[in-house]
Amino acid sequence: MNAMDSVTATRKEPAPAGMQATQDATTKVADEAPAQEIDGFNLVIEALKLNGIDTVFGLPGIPITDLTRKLQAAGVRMISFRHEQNAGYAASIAGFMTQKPGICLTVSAPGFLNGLTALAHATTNCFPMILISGSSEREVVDLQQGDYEEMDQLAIAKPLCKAAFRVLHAEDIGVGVARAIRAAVSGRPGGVYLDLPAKLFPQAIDAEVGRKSLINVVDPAPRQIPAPEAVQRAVDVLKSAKRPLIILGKGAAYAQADADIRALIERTGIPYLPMSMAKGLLPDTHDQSASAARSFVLPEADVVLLIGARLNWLLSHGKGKTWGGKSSKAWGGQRFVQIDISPQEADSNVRIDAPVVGDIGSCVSALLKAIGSNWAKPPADWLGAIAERKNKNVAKMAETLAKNPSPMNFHSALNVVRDIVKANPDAYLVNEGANALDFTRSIVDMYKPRKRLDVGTWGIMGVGMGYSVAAAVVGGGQQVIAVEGDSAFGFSGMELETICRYDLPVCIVIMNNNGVYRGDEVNPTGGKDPSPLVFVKDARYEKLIEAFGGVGVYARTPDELRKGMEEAIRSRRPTLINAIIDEAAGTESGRITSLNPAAKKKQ
Ligand code: ADP
Ligand code: TZD
Ligand code: MG
Repeated sequence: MNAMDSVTATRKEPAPAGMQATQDATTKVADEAPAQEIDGFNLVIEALKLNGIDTVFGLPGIPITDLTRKLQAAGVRMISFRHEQNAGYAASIAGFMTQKPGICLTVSAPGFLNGLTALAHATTNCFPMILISGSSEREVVDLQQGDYEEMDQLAIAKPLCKAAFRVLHAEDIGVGVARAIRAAVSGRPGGVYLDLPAKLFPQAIDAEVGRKSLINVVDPAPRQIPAPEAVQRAVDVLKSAKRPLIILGKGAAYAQADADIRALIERTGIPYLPMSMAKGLLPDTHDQSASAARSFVLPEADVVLLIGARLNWLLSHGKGKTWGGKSSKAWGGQRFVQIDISPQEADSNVRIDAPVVGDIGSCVSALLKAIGSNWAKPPADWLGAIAERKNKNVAKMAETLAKNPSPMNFHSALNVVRDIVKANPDAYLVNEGANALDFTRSIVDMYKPRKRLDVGTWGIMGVGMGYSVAAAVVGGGQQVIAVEGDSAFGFSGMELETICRYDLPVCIVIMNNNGVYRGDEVNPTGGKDPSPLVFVKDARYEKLIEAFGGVGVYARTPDELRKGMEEAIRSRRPTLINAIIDEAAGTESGRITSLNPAAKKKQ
């Protein structure tokens, strides 16, 4: 579209009476010498760049093909995926890692829907992300006249995200992008939908007017200082504890207040439990980590300080037998202090005695100040009892890990991964599956914050390759290791091509036990169809990556697995290791068997 065309296009829109004069004047200038203009494509790109967005994950097609091309031309890294869901997961975890909203860019209706699962996932996990989708012509969509890829995307996105916006005029792009960024990162972070109709992109306006309409968002995630009385109340409750415990959640990891969190834990001497993605916030080998005594400390603790962790299903809702309650829903008697940015989180499951509302950085530093330097360490009998449990369990685990069964089981394979991560503490560890997830979480120690990226709040399968791409792209060039159940891997496996295309240092280890949970189920009718839970036996997953020029390794022993991983890390080449695991080694639903209705019936 040339300058004259775009002037005509903008002139079609009726101008409010007061603006008539200005618009005529602009047109006149354009008639004489084509004015400098900027179109919707470039306004979107400049708005993103102005706010420090340097990477976009997406998949091209009408109406955003040219946007992907122009983003690349403008120096934004455009990572093009094979399925929007994986681009969306990449954006969501990039948001977690960087505190900047991860951007996922898709086409309309089907592409938008493919990205939507990831948007909902981001919202559920409190990760900042913006899903930007092109959309069809509003007038046609609203009359349901059957436009190309017709769908009322804004309405569909709304219940699944924190906020949703649509921009109809080029002049509003700056505001639209600014609002999306603020909504994604301020307060409790989450997913935001930004709807950009096809007609917006070629709209051209005066370049100076356009550029001036863009907003460089000032202080997008303002600090939220906790009230002094809330901090004092928290200190009083903590002071009264005989058996205190701290639980760190992924909100604590997200907040990047690592030094203060460590200082709080070390200065109070309180034992702590990291939730899955908070592993490594302090090294898992830290003296005060109570991970190896989890089932002892939860019911025994009398005061629990939650930092960026919700009392949802992952913590048995803060009650019931896990917490020493007399029945499955009974309160175990603990008193809770909860640090969270959301004022509505407290009391969602049990009574919170001391809610501290604010950002974790400000709250933890206020607590540190309030406790001073003479805090009395927890009673020795509490620490001693934990140490005793811990030592026993660690010794038991060491014994199990030392075994070398044939075929490998989860333990003997993960013993290798454990060593490799210890030797490469800066590597990212992506992890999904059921047994492949639970065993990795408990066996593989993490040493640095925000290195463990996993299935999160939903226990969602399919994040593996999207997360791996994002970690390699925005993670400062560090190695990525993805430990994947064979089922879990299948959800995003085609992104092997993406990993090879961008030549990313990703080493995928598939824990191949021939199926979902196990590979030894049979069809009880004796019919020809296999059980719904099993896959092709001895599937050669390593050959998939060879199709795209990557390195495939078939590993039947811990030695073969170790060699494969070491070589992957040395060469930084995309590598897939097919680790053959005893098909009878896993248990149904991994560690969450109790949530399986079939198991419930049996109880
Ligand atoms: P986990 O699954 O690890 O237990 P959750 O996702 O349940 O963690 O909890 C994360 C919590 O952290 C959420 O309630 C969220 O509101 C909170 N949160 C996220 N970022 C911050 C922050 N910067 N400051 C305070 N709270 C935060
Ligand atoms: N679909 C989605 C999107 N998320 C899910 N969590 C599931 C289905 C159900 N599911 C689990 O919760 S774990 C899992 C499924 C299908 C796969 C387990 O098999 P795996 O791991 O091969 O990945 P293990 O090591 O065999 O247990
Ligand atoms: Mg499996």
